[in-house]
Amino acid sequence: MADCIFCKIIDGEISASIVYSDDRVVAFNDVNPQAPVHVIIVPRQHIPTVADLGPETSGLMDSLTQTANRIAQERGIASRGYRLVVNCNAEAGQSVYHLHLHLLGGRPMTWPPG
Ligand code: DGP
Repeated sequence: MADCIFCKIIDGEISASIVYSDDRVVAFNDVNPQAPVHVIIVPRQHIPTVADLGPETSGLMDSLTQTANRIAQERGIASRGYRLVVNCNAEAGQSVYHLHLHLLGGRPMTWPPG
């Protein structure tokens, strides 16, 4: 997708601190971290929002979630606790329209979210 910043990161056109990559998923540190650990996990396939998932993308969220869980283990936050966030559309605060999971951890979190 030509104008998608996350597609450009996936394609190496824009640099990012990549923490994981395979044939389906790429993960990189958020440019504006909201916690000591703040990793963005994306599918290589350009899918604008979580609402665009369907039978043809079955299993993709599993791949994103399992990647997040593994990174949480590697960063030593798994047992302390971490948060996985998917913002969908404007009112939820989505700013990049390429499906992504936020992995946040390394500090106490409050609820409800802002
Ligand atoms: P959201 O608001 O849910 O769409 O989150 C988008 C996140 O993506 C936000 O936390 C900042 C991050 N982000 C935006 N542009 C870039 C970038 O160019 N590089 C990196 N590493 N992260 C980015």
